Amino acid sequence: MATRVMLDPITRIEGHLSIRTEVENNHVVEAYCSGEMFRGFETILRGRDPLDAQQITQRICGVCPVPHGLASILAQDQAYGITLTKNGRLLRNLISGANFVQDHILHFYHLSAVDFVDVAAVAKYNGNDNSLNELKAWVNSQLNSNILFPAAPFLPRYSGNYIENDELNFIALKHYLEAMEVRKAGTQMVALFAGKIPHPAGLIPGGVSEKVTADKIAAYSARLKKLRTFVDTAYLPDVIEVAKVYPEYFDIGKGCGNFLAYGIYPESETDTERFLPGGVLLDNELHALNAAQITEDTRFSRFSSPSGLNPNVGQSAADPGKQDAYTWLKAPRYDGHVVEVGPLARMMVGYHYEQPQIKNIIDDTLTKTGLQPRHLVSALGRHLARALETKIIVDRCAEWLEQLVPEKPAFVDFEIPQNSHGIGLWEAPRGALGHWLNIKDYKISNYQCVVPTTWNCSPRDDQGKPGPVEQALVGTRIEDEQNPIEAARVVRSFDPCLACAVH
Ligand code: NFE
Ligand code: MG
Repeated sequence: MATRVMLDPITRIEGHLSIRTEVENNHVVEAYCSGEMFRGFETILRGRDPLDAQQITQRICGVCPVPHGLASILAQDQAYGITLTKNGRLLRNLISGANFVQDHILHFYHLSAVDFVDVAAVAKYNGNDNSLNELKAWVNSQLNSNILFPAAPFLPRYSGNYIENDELNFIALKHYLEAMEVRKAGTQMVALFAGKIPHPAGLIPGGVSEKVTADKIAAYSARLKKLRTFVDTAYLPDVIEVAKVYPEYFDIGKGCGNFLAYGIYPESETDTERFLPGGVLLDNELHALNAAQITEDTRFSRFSSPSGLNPNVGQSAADPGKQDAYTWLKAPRYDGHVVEVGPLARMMVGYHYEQPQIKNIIDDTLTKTGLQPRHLVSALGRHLARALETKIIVDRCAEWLEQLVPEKPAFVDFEIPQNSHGIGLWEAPRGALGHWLNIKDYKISNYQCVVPTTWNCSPRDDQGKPGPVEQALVGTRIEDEQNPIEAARVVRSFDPCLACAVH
């Protein structure tokens, strides 16, 4: 007989995710992902000035406003017939690059690593590192106090097999603290070229409103150096050291095995080639992306809108009491296929595309670690892919920075046509992000977002096929049903953001 094991709410993700699993003989046999909130951004956008779109859609999320802003202005560029200037393209790449790097560091250290690293070990620390001694004093003072949740966000936590090597725990915790400073530098880099963070005002159709000056380049460069050092000396080595303790997680959390990426970082003003390429990988075969093949099913979603619509004609009519519906996410599908999006998808697509930086770093990592390519498609494979992607992007940012031309414009003027449409296919840190814009009589007549976590945490589709996270959980061994830490590790490997997913 199956037992119901709930992960509700799942902490250390963004937004409200509830997962119901059915467990038999200590193994997950079924999983259901529920997004617990309706937000209605697509409804709010209807009838507004198209120039409101990049500002309003950024409010979908406090973690990833930057990619929403970029997807929105990309859709508008297309609708207005804009070709960017070189500076405009490069600034957008640099803004997004800094955002990706700090976001991936956030995910590993502050959201996921404490599923593995034993924070409580800091009580045993006897060295003379100031930051670790401060953390130790804080944790001890919390544990000896009467407050309800002492030492949050570290405790309470599921009990489980945390890292027992205290040296490794201490190093990871020290980097946990350092990562906050490094992320600060990353967000400053976004603000330098996008105006502010969160919800930058400088992301506009036609380019970016900030000017390229030698001072700004120098300020960005100094912070980039900090990020590159941290990625090389902390993030990448830590992911590999943690992975060595948990080799079984290279066989856990596989998922659907199909991948989709729109690609990101145009390498020319015509956007004919992107540094991280787009494509769809179905049964290990790479296909060119065709946006017409994207649909959203609604059979199990709390929407009365018709099922199977392409987002260009998508609808989002809320139906809170709908029979059999168990989530506020639709179920996006590519030509009917369940596909995973995110860093692993970008690395898998890029590897098959033989993008040189991706191919080299993956081959090199497989050789050094003794892993097989199949191991990448797993819970730990997602962490590794995210770290490798970070390295590729942070290094490329240094080259884009050198290509900027100070005092040359980063913006072209434009006019909004009376009627038009555009699609902004971009990548957010968590995966493929699309905004579909339709304009009628100078106003937004329809606006649809299909967001990374909507793909990954999607419910069953009209055919009853479970979404990527639902599939990834099946087969996971749960040692203790009161502490489903193994399932939580699988879910967090996707870096879900439910605030985005329900938009
Ligand atoms: Ni709210 Fe987001 C990213 C987007 S995820 S974090 O990355 O778009 O669905
Ligand atoms: Mg949507």
